[in-house]
Amino acid sequence: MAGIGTDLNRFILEEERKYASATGSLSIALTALGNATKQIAARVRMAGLADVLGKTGSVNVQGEEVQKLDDIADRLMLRHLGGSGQFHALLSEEDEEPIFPAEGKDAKYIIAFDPLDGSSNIDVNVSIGTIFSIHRKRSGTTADFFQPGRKQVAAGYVVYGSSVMLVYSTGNGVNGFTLDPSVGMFLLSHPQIQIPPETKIYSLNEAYAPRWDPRLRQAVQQMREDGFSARYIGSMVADVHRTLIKGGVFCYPADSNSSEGKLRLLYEVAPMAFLVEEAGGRATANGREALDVGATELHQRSPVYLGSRGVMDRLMAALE
Ligand code: P6P
Repeated sequence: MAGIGTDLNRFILEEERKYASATGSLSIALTALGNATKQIAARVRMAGLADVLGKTGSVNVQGEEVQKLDDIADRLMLRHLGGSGQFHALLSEEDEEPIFPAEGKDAKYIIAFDPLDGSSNIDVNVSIGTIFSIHRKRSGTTADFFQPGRKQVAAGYVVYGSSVMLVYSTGNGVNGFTLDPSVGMFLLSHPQIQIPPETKIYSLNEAYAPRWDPRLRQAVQQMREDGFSARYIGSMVADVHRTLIKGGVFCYPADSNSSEGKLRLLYEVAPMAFLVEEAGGRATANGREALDVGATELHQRSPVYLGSRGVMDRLMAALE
């Protein structure tokens, strides 16, 4: 197993060597993701100084005002991923339809991504992140994005926080790499992450409690009585990263205002569920294991509960 400090490129190549049938395509794809997110990290780090704060005045497919950094991150992801030639289709949270890059005409993968999740936190210096989900190309049409999350080839995120970390899985555990900005390299810092099964942390926006299913209100009250701590950053990548490392449960449930919650299935819920299961945790959506759910619309929303297996099992039993 690769040791602490192994650089991402070497790690990717060592992983590739474990599969005789590997063509190197996924390795090139993951390297392109590392390069794109290193450039995004540099822009995020300079956000306060380089006048990229504030809004572009335009509105994205979600009807949300586009922050300048969202736009920059989206363009960097499209450039690196499209240019890698490893993706037949690219679906960004910022764009209504997938893009089919000329360089990826014969590629065997597709990717869905949120270039900068949590962007409402940019101006207040709270951790934000990039999330990605890679599937195999099947028909070569948009329908390929409707495969259930369990079919993902790889999934991960980059969290731009007190340090920049890339956390991803190709189905053989979850590994975390910390960016050494002095040399611009991601170095293995968290090999084979495992979620502690019983951590007493719950993470969800309690301002919406009046709109929750009454059984959820009761379950959260029981956690308070059982001595749980509340932690909620309001940036999914940061909340999920803490959950992977320390344990607990993160939830963005459906409520009386939004029947499917707020988070997007393809490039938020599915990739995070993949990581959580690979790290020994559990992730559900609408009472099903989240990875068994296949989308029917590209930007559809999905409720999500994810985290420590013991805590999740009891929470799901309380919601049945
Ligand atoms: P709320 C950030 O805007 C985001 O999309 C996710 O990163 C985060 O988990 C969620 O919304 C927070 O939503 O309704 O609690 O502000």
